[in-house]
Amino acid sequence: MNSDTILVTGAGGQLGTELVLALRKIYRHVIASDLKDGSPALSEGGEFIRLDVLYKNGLADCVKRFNVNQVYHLAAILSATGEKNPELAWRINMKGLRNVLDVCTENKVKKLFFPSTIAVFGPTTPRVNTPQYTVMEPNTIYGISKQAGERWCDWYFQKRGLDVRSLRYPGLISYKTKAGGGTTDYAVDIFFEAVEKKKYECFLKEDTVLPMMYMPDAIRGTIQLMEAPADKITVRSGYNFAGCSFAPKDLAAEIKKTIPDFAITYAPDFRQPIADSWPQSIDDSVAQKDWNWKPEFDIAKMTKDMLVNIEAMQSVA
Ligand code: VAH
Repeated sequence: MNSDTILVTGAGGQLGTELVLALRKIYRHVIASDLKDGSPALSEGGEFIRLDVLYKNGLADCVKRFNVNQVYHLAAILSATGEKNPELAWRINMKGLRNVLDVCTENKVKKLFFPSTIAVFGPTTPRVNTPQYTVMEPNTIYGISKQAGERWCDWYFQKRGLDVRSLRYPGLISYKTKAGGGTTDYAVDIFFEAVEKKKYECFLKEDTVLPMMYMPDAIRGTIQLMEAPADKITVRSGYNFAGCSFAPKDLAAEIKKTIPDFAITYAPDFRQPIADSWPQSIDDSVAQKDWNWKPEFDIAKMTKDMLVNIEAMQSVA
């Protein structure tokens, strides 16, 4: 087991919970933290602490007390919630990140992970096979804050020598933790509703193609990036990172192969224009070249795995 001590902020979220569980298989000491109490999975398997990333002194005390060597800073407000609470989103996504960047620099933390997102792209970005370097005019507070975050991360690398690494996550899909506050959340909710009710009302139009990724790929790629030799990392803002792209109608058709009487209806809401401003597919050839990234789950393999596991969870519930 690696002897580094890792701190994960926002550990109670969709990505955080699974990342903590995966990191605890590799690292002896992984401290999960969040603003609110964590799930039993987080506190039973190791250390869990309440932590507010807006309180810099508390963050610094934690890094010193546990002699933290690496930080995965996941605490953030996502796209849909951010549009409803722009001030809160900007404060948490920006002031929270600045506190983490400063505390990591001041305490010589070895490595920092910053989760960026395809939401840094906007309606003027080429939408198909979006390149690593292109026009970026995000029009959500979430996307604007993550684009600014990417620039801050690159500045701290260039000017302070902080080894900060980042991925532009697509929509993440998992069965272990529900998504919360995102525009891509339909791609998680649909599976649970398909198993429980055999029907789902989708808040995006049937042909809304978005970049997505199954959580096992996201976790594996994140750790692979963080474990890569520093001299392989050529991007310090945020790597384009791709899994599989699909629309709600494609996902519904895939679910029907297992649940033939599954029925989907469509009622687009305020999240439709957010989705329409994002890419449909991502060119992640720079990540593939720099640190050998390659996804393992396509829509068919992901759908099968999601349904098998949700049905197993429901059977013991
Ligand atoms: C969201 N799930 O929907 C997040 C993600 C690419 C989307 O960043 O806001």
